[in-house]
Amino acid sequence: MSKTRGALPPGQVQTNKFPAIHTGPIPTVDLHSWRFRIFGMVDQEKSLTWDELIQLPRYDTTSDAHCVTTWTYADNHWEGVAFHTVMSIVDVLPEANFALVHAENGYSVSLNIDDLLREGVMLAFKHNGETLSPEHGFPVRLIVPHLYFWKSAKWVTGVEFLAEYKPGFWEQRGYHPHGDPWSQQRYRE
Ligand SMILES: Nc1nc2c(c(=O)[nH]1)N[C@H]1C(S)=C(S)[C@@H](COP(=O)(O)O)O[C@H]1N2
Ligand SMILES: [Mo]
Repeated sequence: MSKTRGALPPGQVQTNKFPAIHTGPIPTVDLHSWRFRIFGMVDQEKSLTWDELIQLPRYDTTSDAHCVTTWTYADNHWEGVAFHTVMSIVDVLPEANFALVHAENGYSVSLNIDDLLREGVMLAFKHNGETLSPEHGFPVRLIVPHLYFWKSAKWVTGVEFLAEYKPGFWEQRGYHPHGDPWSQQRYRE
């Protein structure tokens, strides 16, 4: 159990209702055909099935969600699998410094590997004790509590390891490459 929540970052306003924000429709995901593909700069690609994912050691954390559009929804309890556990299934090549986490409908987020290995970063399938709802990412989403919430991709399908930084969906559209809410890295200069 780790706790990464704290004070309100600058420029954020707390909301009492959990907003559901995404581009495109809410996908319908079948657990039997669901796969989480680990590919790119790894010794050998791996495609995790749903059963394989949920058999990994469990992890949970309580954290706040800071959207770049200034709302913060505090105190979310997430349960799932730590991202470092998922990464330990493969050997990530030493030249890899960055990753793209891919999701349904062409959404993706850019992250450096150090951020993926931070405390609280996980693939979550439960929120506040309940199965993730379709609008919040069923069956599983990424949680990166120390960065703006656009990095917490819903409906994830895989992770691609890369030598160089490659912008994801919002990073291509002017969002900051890193996205630290404490230093208000909202948009690219
Ligand atoms: N697949 C996917 N994940 C996504 C998005 C999206 O459009 N598609 N939007 C991001 C943004 S901008 C935010 S603020 C959060 C919102 O998560 P919520 O709907 O659970 O509040 O999801 C992030 N993850
Ligand atoms: Mo957002």
